[in-house]
Amino acid sequence: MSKKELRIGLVGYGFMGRTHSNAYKRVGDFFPDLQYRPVLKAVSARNAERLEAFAKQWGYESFETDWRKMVQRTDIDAIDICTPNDKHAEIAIAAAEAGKMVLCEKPLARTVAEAQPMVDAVEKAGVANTVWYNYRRIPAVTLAKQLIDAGKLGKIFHYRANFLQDWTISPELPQGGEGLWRLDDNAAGSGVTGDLLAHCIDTAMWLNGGIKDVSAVTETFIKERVHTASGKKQKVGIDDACIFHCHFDNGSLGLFESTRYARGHKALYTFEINGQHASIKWNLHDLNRLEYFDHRDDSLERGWRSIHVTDGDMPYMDKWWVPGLSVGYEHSFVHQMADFLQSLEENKPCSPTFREAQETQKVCEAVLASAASKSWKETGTSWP
Ligand code: 4PW
Repeated sequence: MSKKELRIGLVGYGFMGRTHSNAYKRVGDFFPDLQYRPVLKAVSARNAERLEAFAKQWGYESFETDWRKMVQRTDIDAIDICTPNDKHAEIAIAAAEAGKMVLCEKPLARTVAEAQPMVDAVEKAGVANTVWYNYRRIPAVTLAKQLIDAGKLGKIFHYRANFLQDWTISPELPQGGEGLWRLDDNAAGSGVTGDLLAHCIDTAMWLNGGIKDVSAVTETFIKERVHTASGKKQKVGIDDACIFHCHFDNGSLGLFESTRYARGHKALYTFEINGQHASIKWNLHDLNRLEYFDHRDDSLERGWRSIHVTDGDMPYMDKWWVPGLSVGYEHSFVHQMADFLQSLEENKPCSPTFREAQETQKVCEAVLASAASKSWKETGTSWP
């Protein structure tokens, strides 16, 4: 079978640039039946020296220090945005207007208002688009979706999620600049809400439907930090921690917590869902396992089952090793790319599209507004 090329232009070479590049390189080897094959055509960033080194290391054919040039190139089909959040909108809109497919790292933008023209641009141009909410594509998380959709849990009462880290506790850490833009509200839009809870919200709505309203508290533990660009102390504008509870459209209650001040936790994303018949729980530190409790089991044998999601009949696992052998964080990106390529073949949207990611953006915004006003806020989401 001769393959169709999907010529990629990547913007940004940080941590996310590497996760996506790895996905482009791996997907064809492990999903050989796909008709499309990503080609690493060009990468763009401002620092020419480091850019060239990145391009060489990952095998990009060329590089551009101006992303605008890359967007206009006729030998590129898809623009993948891995920049800080404040650049997403400008690049995505220009790419869509140039007729390119657009893939964007999460969160879609800093605010709902900033994201809306992005949604409009990809839809007006009719170009394929997706947002890299990668955790959906961890096999155990996809299995959770299958169990819920099959009705195993019955009516859902509770959805609980945490995303805990501890990397910003030091007051000496500056805000802004490479690797630290997540601490700068200008570049990031918000703190843990947009960076970490956005993942929890995306997974939650995918598994359990729309979120109707929210009540939140946020805290900024360190009020001032040196700004990398100016070298001066400036007010910190991000939320260091955020806790919110909510009503889902299906009547269940949600409880979410995220912080970068949970000493000992590096990237502990967990969720638990309690239904009428059964419960499931999952955590990123043991990502190949799905815990499942079914009240309908015989009472003498009833208890939490620890499902090791590695067998070939489990989501994505027929593509990897043999039963018992695990996959990791990086595979979630390979799976998202495989799903994107599959969606191109089938001429279908690849979820989450920009429009779906905008719904997550609405919840994040309602969470921040609720914390600021100390009141409940409707999210205004319309989850299908
Ligand atoms: O998107 C998130 C990042 O911004 C990630 O999933 C984890 O937290 C790893 O880095 C940050």
